[in-house]
Amino acid sequence: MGCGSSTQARPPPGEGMLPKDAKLKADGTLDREAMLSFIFAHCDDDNDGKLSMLEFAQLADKYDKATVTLQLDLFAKVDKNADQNLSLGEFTKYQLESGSGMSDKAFYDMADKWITMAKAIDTSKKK
Ligand SMILES: [Ca+2]
Ligand SMILES: [Ca+2]
Repeated sequence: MGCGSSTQARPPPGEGMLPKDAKLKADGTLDREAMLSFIFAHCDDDNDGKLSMLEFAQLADKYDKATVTLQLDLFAKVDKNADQNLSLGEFTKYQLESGSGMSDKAFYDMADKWITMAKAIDTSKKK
């Protein structure tokens, strides 16, 4: 559509620079857990404190079969106790581990994208 390109108004951020609104911990690094719980809350559309497969699937890049299948594979990996729901603890722990090799900037960009995706979809609304 081309109407979502608000980035051109801002100067490009320097390498490794986080946006001003990024939450930082006392040591100046990105507060990844805060971002993850924010994502979790936005995905948890029925507010039961857990992510169902459907709620988790909001974080799939695309809704083609291959991507959703990958996302559901990931769901099974994150769901350590196999109760078909992701707790905040399961979600946070997995994402922190899988993102441990990422820079704060890369992690922020990924998390920011997820927040946007989770906000865009409300699985509790029947269409
Ligand atoms: Ca839920
Ligand atoms: Ca679980």
